Amino acid sequence: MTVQVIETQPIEGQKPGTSGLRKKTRIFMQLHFLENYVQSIFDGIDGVEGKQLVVGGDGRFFNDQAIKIILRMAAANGAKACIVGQNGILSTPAASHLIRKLKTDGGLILSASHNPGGENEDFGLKYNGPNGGPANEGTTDKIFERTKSITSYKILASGDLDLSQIGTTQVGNMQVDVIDPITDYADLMEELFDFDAIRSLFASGFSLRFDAMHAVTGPYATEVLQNRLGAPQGSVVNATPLPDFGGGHPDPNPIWAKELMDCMYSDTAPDFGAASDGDGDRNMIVGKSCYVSPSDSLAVLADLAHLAPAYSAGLAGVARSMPTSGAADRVAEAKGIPSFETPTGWKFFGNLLDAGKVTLCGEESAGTGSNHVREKDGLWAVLLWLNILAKKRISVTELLKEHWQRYGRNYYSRHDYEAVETEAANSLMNDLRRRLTDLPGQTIGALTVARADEFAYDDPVDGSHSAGQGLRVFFDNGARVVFRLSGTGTQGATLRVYLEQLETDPSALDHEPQHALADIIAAADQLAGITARTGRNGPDVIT
Ligand code: VG1
Ligand code: CO
Repeated sequence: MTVQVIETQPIEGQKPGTSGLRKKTRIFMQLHFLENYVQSIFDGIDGVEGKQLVVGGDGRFFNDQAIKIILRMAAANGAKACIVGQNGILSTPAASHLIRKLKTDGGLILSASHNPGGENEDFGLKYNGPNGGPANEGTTDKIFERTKSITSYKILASGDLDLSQIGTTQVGNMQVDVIDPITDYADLMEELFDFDAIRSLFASGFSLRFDAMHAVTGPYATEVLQNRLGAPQGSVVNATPLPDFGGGHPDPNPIWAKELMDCMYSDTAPDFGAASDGDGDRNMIVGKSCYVSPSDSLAVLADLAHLAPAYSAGLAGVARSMPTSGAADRVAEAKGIPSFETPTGWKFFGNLLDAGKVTLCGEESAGTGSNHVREKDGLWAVLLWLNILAKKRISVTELLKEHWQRYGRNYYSRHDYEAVETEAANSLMNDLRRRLTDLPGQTIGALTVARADEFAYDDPVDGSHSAGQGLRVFFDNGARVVFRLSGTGTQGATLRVYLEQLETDPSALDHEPQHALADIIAAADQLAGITARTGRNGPDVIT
């Protein structure tokens, strides 16, 4: 088959964000857009000649077509082999696992994660390295530089591929292995957790509702929870992945997983509820009338992970992204293990995991994971919770109460203002940044500022420096507010405001978070002039 060299020119706006490049699907489908970016990835990693790559995505609209283009380009660029999930499907954690297990040179993951899918919605693509984790900033910078100077890309002239049959085929000189996307991942879960204990938990009548939100985790959850662990048929709902996620927003939080929340707060609630996102790397945990905030979930898992076989020797350390609450730090401190604070985005955990400095990581955005892969992992988090509950035999509510009694409660909430005019969002951030040094000592409503800064990170493993990672204001009562602009949106800017207050008074652990945080919420608005600058009366999403 002929290798075509197609002339092109740089296309603006191909800078990777928090987790790869995300754009409207129609933009990805524009002439040369995908091809330019794929060639820039290949060039940015010094070519793919003789290399093996894992390729798969979350099944959203354009997933299969994009994969076929990527395969023809990989072949034209001299790749040795590509391992592809059947029908082009791989959850993000499953792709990460395959890269590691098969020791490939990395992989391409097609997903816009929690963003809606469809022709008028979002699409995304990212490169993960040989460790299975999202490319570090050094690599994404190289890829971005290449997008600005590209003049041509290589692609095989033809080659209509059938990705529906498991087996090995050829595309030009490149081997394509179409594999079952589920089994390797399910086997890994079986190695990590006490499946016997979880099986007997279900056998005792423990009930579960796992909402796959019409996204990629459905088949994985069905295999693991129902087929292997004996949860009753129908425990996994919305289990068939759809190209548009059923028109929904596959983001597992109380707003977008409302169907699950309503069920869990009803009289007929099962014992345990969980949901995952578009590409299967996020998780939401909810007990009977008891939503577990992701920051609390990380802390609980850090406290009790030793009840699962894979973590029985204890944890090397724990890492959390900066906006995530300090709840996990308190557990680490009590256990005498190190804790790390990284910028937002899973790529920053990679070095810590590779160096064996941490075992568990988490983000406030419903991401939790461990050293078993180099991505966050939604179903993994659900299984660790189930393993813990199977050993302790108490409810989610009781477990959370016990945790707060012991460690205190970090009241926490994130307020998102979506699709804000980019100019307005930038000037809000720039003005606040300029005022940071003047803030200490100032009284804002009921609170006084103790210190304020812009978060920057020095990677303790490779020494790389990442600046501009969020504006932080600490108050003298221990409260904190963080302001950041999202790096995953596709429309205007999304302002994220992260609010936190530690409470250790045992009689004050049961408040509603928005109420407990009222002073900080008011102070945040006053500090940054959110209402005045965005014209919004309140956030679009509260988690
Ligand atoms: C968001 C979250 C961040 C997460 C990222 C990717 O980024 O805040 O914690 O790592 O999404 O998640 P941002 O820049 O929009 O705040 V997802 O499930 O891709 O993969
Ligand atoms: Co995701």
